[in-house]
Amino acid sequence: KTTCILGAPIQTGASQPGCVMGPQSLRTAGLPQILTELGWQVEDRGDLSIPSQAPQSYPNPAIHDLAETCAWIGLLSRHAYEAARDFTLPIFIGGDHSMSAGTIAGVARRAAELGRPLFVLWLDAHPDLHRLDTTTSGNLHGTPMAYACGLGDFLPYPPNAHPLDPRHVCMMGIRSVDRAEAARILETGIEVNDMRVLDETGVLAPLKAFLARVEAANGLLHVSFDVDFLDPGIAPAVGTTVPGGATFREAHLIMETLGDSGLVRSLDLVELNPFLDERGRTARLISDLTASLFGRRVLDRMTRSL
Ligand code: DIR
Ligand code: MN
Ligand code: MN
Ligand code: MN
Repeated sequence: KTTCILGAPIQTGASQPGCVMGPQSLRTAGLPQILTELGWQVEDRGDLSIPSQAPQSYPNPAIHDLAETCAWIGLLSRHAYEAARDFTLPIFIGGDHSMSAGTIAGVARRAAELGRPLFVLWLDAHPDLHRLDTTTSGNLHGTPMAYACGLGDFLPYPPNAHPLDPRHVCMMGIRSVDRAEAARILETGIEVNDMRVLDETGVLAPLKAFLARVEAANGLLHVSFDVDFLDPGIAPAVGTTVPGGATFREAHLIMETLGDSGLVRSLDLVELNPFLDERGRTARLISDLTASLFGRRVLDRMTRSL
């Protein structure tokens, strides 16, 4: 059981600064040590960085920091591919969610090499299905899922050689959808378990059905965890809080169930903005949720508190 921590301090895809501190905040919360105690061999690969970029303009004038974000996506795609090749379950720590355009492209390349289908569990308040021509905020963290699924023309993003099958995506926690994104959801039939679904069925029914599909297809599962999936009451350290998110117990149940499944092969932890945190509270929660995915169970917790 091997994992690596790859820091991606990118914040150009978000509207406000702070995500650049995400990787260090999770290290400070003790994430590497927690995983080591759970019996994982952990390699911290440090933080990636990009050189300064010449500005790039685009017909949609709302878009900002396009060149930087594209450089990050290309860099992450290469590093995520290598991490997926070299480790059982690499962790990509953001950084804003635009980075997932790169991490998913990288793990998709690895899946293609293995001849196995890639599936993605998307835990987020938002579907992030904007194209470059539909984003009105201009924040490119609203685009990675459209890019990953090959929906629309994404030049000047790097070409996506292994687009994800939208039928292999399961979204949970969705509660803020822009008009253009809603159209994309209807066109593609992407599985969206919004908060109403989770209220009506609980988190386990849709999650277990999805995991059964991954297993039946002999698939590899990537989990993309946006901090705003969680309710702002327990996770304030994110720039785009939306009321009515997942509870502490729902989130741990999801992560423990994912851990039990043994199907998860890579993880994004994105949008943590430590500048907005309350004494490391959100960083500790994200680190504990990651521990649940990596096998920590109630008895381990008791041992820790003795
Ligand atoms: C919004 C917010 N849909 C946008 N997206 C966020 O700016 O496109 N995604 N925050 O996580
Ligand atoms: Mn997101
Ligand atoms: Mn979000
Ligand atoms: Mn299929």
